[in-house]
Amino acid sequence: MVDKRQRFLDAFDIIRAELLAHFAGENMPKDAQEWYKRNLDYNAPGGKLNRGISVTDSAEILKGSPLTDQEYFRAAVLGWCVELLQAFFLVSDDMMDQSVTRRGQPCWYRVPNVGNIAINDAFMLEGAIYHLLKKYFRQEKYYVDLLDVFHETTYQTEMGQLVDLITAPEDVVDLSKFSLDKHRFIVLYKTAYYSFYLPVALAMHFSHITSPSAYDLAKTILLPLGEYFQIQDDYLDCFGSPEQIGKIGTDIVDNKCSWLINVALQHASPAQRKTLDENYGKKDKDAEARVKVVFEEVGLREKYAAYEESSYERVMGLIQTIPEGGLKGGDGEGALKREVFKSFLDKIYKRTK
Ligand code: DMA
Ligand code: MG
Ligand code: MG
Ligand code: MG
Repeated sequence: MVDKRQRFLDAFDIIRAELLAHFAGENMPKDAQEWYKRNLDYNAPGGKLNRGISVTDSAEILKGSPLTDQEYFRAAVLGWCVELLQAFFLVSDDMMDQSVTRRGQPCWYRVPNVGNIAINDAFMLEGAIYHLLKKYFRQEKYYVDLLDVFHETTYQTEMGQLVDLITAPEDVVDLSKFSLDKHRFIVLYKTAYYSFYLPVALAMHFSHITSPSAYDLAKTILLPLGEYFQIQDDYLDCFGSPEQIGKIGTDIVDNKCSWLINVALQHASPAQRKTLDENYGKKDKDAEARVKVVFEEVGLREKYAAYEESSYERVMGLIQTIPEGGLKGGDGEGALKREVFKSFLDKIYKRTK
């Protein structure tokens, strides 16, 4: 079999051609067609594609045998819709976080001649989702469920981004406003719903699973998995290498309520606390370096390693709550299987990028 990633990328060629053919059909000027192509190519592929590939992987696991080429392509359309949603969020997130690089290249808004046009480009990446869903899934009974889960998880992500941003004001640094509870709320909303629940829920609809309890059960596993994933993201923002993660961390400078600062606050001595108060959230390389020294002193690397182990155990335990043979999904078709979640967990366990 061809490489999984390559097979998924091949589907994107067809999807992109469809989006561009639609553009041409609307008589969009040539330069606009070229702009859109560049937007799609720059922002949609090029990431790890975990979210998108989880849709095709889950659809295959739920079917219990290999997908036909046609089934694969349709599942891949849903996977690419998740990647387009991700692209929409990342283009805007990088503007709001004033990030510099993404996936090893300049953030889209920093590309010459793009600038604030990136705002509309982000909207267009989102718009592409609904064009594709309509084109390929309009006739399905579950079409409205697809629309609903995209709309709902998009809204949840925006709610999370709102809290993330207003908890990190540029001018007033007040670390006493942070807490691990606040952090948990932010990451659930800004990351877990769209990155973990959405891909699996799409595969479940695709597999004609209808029972609400199956979706609820999926959520009880996928939200903690998403929380774990965002804590990895927070850790890598500081301790990952930019070459590996493809982006330069901004959380300390941006005054973010990240997992690292919250754990550091729990263990800091009065002197270390003073250093954090004076240096966190400052647009200054030396201040950032002083915060990192405290992060090292309080042993955040070891605390993270311990967290990662316990989080893996916790999620594995949740997966075991699914009956061995799977949970019946309703309609006499498809059962929710442990392997869907194990496969997703394996994609992120101990990740370094
Ligand atoms: C991730 O937040 C959430 C969304 C919706 C993109 P983040 O700013 O920590 O992401 P990154 O570290 O990739 O900029
Ligand atoms: Mg960001
Ligand atoms: Mg952000
Ligand atoms: Mg981050």
